[in-house]
Amino acid sequence: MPQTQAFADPLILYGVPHSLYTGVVRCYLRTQGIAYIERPTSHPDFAQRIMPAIGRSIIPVVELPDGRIIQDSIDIIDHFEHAGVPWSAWPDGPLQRVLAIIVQYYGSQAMLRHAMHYRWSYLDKQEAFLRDAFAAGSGHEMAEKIMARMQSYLPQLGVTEASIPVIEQSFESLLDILEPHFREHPYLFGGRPSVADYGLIGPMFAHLGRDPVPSDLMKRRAPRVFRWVERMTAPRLDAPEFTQYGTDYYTNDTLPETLTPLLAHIAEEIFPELTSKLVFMDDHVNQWQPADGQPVSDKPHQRYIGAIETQFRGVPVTAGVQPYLLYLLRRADAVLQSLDETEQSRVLAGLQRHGLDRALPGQRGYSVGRRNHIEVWEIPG
Ligand SMILES: N[C@@H](CCC(=O)N[C@@H](CS)C(=O)NCC(=O)O)C(=O)O
Repeated sequence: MPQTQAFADPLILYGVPHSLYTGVVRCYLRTQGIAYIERPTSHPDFAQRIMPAIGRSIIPVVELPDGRIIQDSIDIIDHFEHAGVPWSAWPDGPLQRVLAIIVQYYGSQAMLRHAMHYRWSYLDKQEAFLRDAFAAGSGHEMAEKIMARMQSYLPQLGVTEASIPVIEQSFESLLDILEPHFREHPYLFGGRPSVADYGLIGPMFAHLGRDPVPSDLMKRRAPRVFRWVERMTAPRLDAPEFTQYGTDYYTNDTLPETLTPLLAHIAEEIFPELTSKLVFMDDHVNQWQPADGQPVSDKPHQRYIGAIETQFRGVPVTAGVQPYLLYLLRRADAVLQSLDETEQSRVLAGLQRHGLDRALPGQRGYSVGRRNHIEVWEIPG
């Protein structure tokens, strides 16, 4: 295993234990053996130095020993992947890479609905736990405000009385799909975590694997999924159940049969919502004609640019549109564009087999990037 001298000094991770995206970064740092000190947002440095630098109050933020500041779970992982880590999160196969990005999208974006439902719709059953977590991270006074703000996000995430039964059906079916996979494999794509695992662990740790109501369900219904959550949050590769397994990804750009139902589950749930969100963004860009580099919204903390009416598992829902999703999924386009024609056709055929080819945004005449820690429109000149 290659060692990484460059990471000897601890960095500072601004985040809290119950935060979805902080969890992504914490898992990554622990797997790679990168030393860090975690500080909550109530630490004076966050208001004095970090917020002015990143332009809004958001976590996770990493402050490197040389003073550089990185916000966004994707950008933080990118930084360390470029610097060189013991266990790169990118499989070799291009189909594996594209599918890993789609699973990352499902976990880190689409499952916000499941995460927020289980956290806030069962507040009466887990209030002491949540109040303690929010107060520890932000102080008592701020805790009330943040908890109220988080609850106010439910409608734009499509969590309503009508959708709650299908959200719960979705979580239970995900547990049933993942359980047999994690009986045979330590991680989604083989012997070490990939960006797919890092995407899924966000909601599966911070909310669903930790808050009393959903974590109880996870432990009882899917013990191996709970073990994967523990494994992902442990230092290095924590797989005593798989001593003979090795640390590689599946070879020759293949996936095991146990992942087929997961990909079908994702395809069933991300459409038609994702397609409608992309069309909404097309119309938005057409109408407003933003300049290249223009922030996606007027205020840095405003991440939604509007809402669509769509369906989740056949139930009508309203869903807020975050241009950030394009920032994430464009990486799948980039993998495809880096291939020759034969390989492109092979990967596209693989995606079609799983009903996921429409997850790639493709040619739209614009994209979303990040500059100065904020999402911006990218309009080619
Ligand atoms: N795209 C960001 C999302 C980060 C994010 O949404 N963080 C949440 C906490 S888990 C937050 O700071 N929310 C503040 C708010 O919504 O007011 C990332 O991946 O880092």
